[in-house]
Amino acid sequence: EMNQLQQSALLNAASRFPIPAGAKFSYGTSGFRADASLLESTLFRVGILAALRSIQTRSVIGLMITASHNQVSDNGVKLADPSGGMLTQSWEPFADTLANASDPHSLLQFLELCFCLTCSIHVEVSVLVESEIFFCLLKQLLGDFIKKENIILEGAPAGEVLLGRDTRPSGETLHEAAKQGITSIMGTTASDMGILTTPQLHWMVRAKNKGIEATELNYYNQMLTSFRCLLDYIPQGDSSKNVSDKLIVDGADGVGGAKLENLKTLLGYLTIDVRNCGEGVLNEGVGADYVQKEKMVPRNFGPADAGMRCASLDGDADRLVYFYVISNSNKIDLVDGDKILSLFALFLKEQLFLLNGPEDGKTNNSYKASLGVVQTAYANGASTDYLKQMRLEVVMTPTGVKHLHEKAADYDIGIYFEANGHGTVLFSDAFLSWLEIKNQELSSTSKDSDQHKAALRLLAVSRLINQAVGDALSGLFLVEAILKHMGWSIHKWNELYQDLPSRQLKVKVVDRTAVITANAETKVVSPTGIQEAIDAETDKYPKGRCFIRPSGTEDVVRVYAEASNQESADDLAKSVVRLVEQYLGFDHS
Ligand code: G16
Repeated sequence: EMNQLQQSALLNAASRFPIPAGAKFSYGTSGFRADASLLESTLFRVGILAALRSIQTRSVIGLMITASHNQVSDNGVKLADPSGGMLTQSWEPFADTLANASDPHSLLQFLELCFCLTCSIHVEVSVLVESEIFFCLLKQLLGDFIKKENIILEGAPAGEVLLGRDTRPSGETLHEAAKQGITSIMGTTASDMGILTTPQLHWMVRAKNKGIEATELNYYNQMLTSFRCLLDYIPQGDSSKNVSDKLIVDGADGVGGAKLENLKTLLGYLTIDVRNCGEGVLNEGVGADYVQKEKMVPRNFGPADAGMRCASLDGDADRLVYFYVISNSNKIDLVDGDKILSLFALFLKEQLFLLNGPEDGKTNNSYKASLGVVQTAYANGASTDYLKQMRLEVVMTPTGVKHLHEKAADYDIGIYFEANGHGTVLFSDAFLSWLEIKNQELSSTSKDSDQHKAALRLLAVSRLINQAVGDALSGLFLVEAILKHMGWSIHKWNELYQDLPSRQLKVKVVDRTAVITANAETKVVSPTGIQEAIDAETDKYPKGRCFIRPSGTEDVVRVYAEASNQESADDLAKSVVRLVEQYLGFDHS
């Protein structure tokens, strides 16, 4: 039973975080995002949600305060589930109701949902309350629930939530609000992990739940050890010597640049020049989102860098794209997430081939590992054609890492990437266990054979690349190791296939939630008539492809167009913007 003192402490905490008048929050592509000044109540409530999830799963949960690629005045929050992946989608409606609950009715709705979903809460929980009346209602509901489920309150472990934040100035206040929410659920601890990249926090949650030491140092050690291992097994020959060991990185003036700056002296190979480490405005004219969408040189890059291998991270370092500056211009040639995916696929396919060994028809004791790749509608059409030509299984999902990750987990090796540079490679437990045994066997029967090296490389990749979520830092080290392995310059890599010209635009409309899509976001089902109009427009252009979707991180509708030449892609995108304005109403505010 919660005593009088605890009840009033909770009431006090809740009353310090009222919902701003007129605000409406929704758990979007990647959690809640809004102007930072609106978010304290949301952080408090998401803290409660994280604590409940931790108690229900009897595991550590992560809470990351970031708005990633958004402008610096925005902030946001996302939760990491026990596996280190995104919060289970079944809890999202639940998060929405809680974030918006401002009256007894919506709070009750939240609790009903809560009880449907968490039928195994094993300890007494106190829940957000905004008045004494609420509190009585809640207590009664909880009491009934606990009785009905015959929940044993004594001896259940308390929850734990790991808290991380990026470099946004609003992070500190929001961190405090989240902490208050977490600790208002009796006994739950909020562990402050400090300023981190988003993928680092996800990695730590996963590590902690697996009994691995969840420190930043351990994260770096694991990454660097496996990076060096990949370098050690680079085939003998001259080609790798042709790869420049110089890399220039745009840190988006966010957390990733600073982390890389600390790491770069420990690499043994690669001289990294890190720019935009935090001295300028976050994501403004810098970062992976800017580079990928605008195809322009980021701040502090210029003609002197022409032709050099460059990479760009986003604000919280969960996205990575490569590029090189075109001579005598402020434009770049982009090597996007699709090309990173293709590079990884090529390398991993080669390792699987080597691992299976010579096909002599006599022995076939190989594990038939499945390899699949996952993309979204934003993937350049040329990349999908290329991957299919490589005889890879390609699956399409809606935008959002949570969707891609889920599909990639269906394979022994599942590679997913969004064109914007968000992605990773997942390895199944079954395949990894088999690989460990195979590696031991090969190290005694045929040490240093091609087969043995392939096993070692695959194991190293599984340790290097973040298994919890897309991670720009680990992605960067894998790209660097593979380019060296292949003996490829960035230009050679870029020539894998030629991108179809494309254009992305955004439109501010009155209500973006009026756009409802289907078929992995390639068709609009509402408002009626707009899809037919888009199709009619698209048909005018050779190789034309176009779709619209509401953004889940910004208050805009996004338009993507592709065609056989740049002018056509631009024209198609512009005419579809006009259709969006016509059907949805342009927001002049
Ligand atoms: C987030 C998601 C990505 C998504 C991006 C844009 O990235 O994690 O999966 O592609 O938003 O989403 P939308 O088009 O819905 O705005 P980040 O890097 O901002 O966390």
